[in-house]
Amino acid sequence: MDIAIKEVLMNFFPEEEIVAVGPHGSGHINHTFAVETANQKKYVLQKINTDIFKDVEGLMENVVNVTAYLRRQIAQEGGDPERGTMRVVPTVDGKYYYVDAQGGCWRVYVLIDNVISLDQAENEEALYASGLAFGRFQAQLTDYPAHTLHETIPDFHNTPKRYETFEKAVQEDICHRAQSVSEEIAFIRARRTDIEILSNLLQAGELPLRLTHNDTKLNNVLLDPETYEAVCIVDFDTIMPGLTAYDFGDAIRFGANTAVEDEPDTSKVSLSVPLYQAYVKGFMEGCGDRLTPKEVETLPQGAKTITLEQGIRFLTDYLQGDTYYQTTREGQNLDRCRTQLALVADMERKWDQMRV
Ligand code: GN1
Ligand code: MG
Repeated sequence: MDIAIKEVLMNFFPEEEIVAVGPHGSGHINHTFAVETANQKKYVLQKINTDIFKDVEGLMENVVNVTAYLRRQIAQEGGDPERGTMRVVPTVDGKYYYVDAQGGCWRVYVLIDNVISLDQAENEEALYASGLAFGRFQAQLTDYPAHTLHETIPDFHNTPKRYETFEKAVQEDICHRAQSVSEEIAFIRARRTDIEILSNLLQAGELPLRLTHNDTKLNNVLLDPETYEAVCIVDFDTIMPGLTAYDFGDAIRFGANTAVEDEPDTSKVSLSVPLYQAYVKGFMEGCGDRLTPKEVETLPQGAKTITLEQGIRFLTDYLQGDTYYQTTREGQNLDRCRTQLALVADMERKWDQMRV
């Protein structure tokens, strides 16, 4: 085992014998490992990316407080709080994360066993279940004191701001890549309305700010491998006030795409209407009567805007030299961008079928 990881684990479980440590999940930001002890306990160990999450103290406070709140809600609803939400394991000093000698920040969760996490939808059941889970999540957090949350990444889903950063990256063009992606740049520039529309409605007071997850990818919902029912929502790093349409939309962007996020062949990319509808059904059921008519009406726009935003973010990173998202091959961020833009184009073709 890696010496550094061994030393980190000593600060969480000094008495446990660790028998296995291996990579876990498919996140693009933090480094994640699954850990197993000799007496068969399993944990998730994560090295938090502090270039991106600069306020780890605030982030962990959010995670601990929101999971504690959800545990109470789940127990009241008769569910199993130990499987229904994450549990942070403290360090021997009672802290929620450990800082190593190089300043690296590490945290541990209890691993939730016998579940699957899908990078691509296998069936409508998975989309329905994840929609239901995220709808309920929003309902469960309706009365959470949102003002006590730390903003872990300012302007995270501020699409106009993301667009400004993108334009700056195009102008600076530090890697001399802009010319080779002129088509993608033009595609984005032609969609200014989609970039601004939801922010404008928020500013005008026509859409409410809610407590949102902000990273509602299908693989952030752990599912029962047999029934495909949702067991637990994970990745609370970006829980912040936000728009319902974005949480809805990010789940569609990822889960209702017929291709994986970094598919190099964009002819495989499309919006699956049955998967879309399955998510809508679950999400609407999960939210109950909590959404305003305007929120319901703007859900499809949320899907389009966040897909475009994600395309903008991947292209910005490609233009800036691939420093934000982890990549395992050359051109991966560009492929990721292209899948997003292809999906936006397909949503435009299927717009009439997306009405909720
Ligand atoms: C990042 O690390 P991961 O996979 O949970 C990103 C999300 C993106 C997503 C794209 C903090 O999430 O915003 O939607 O990649 N997280 C952050 O797959 O930027
Ligand atoms: Mg995430």
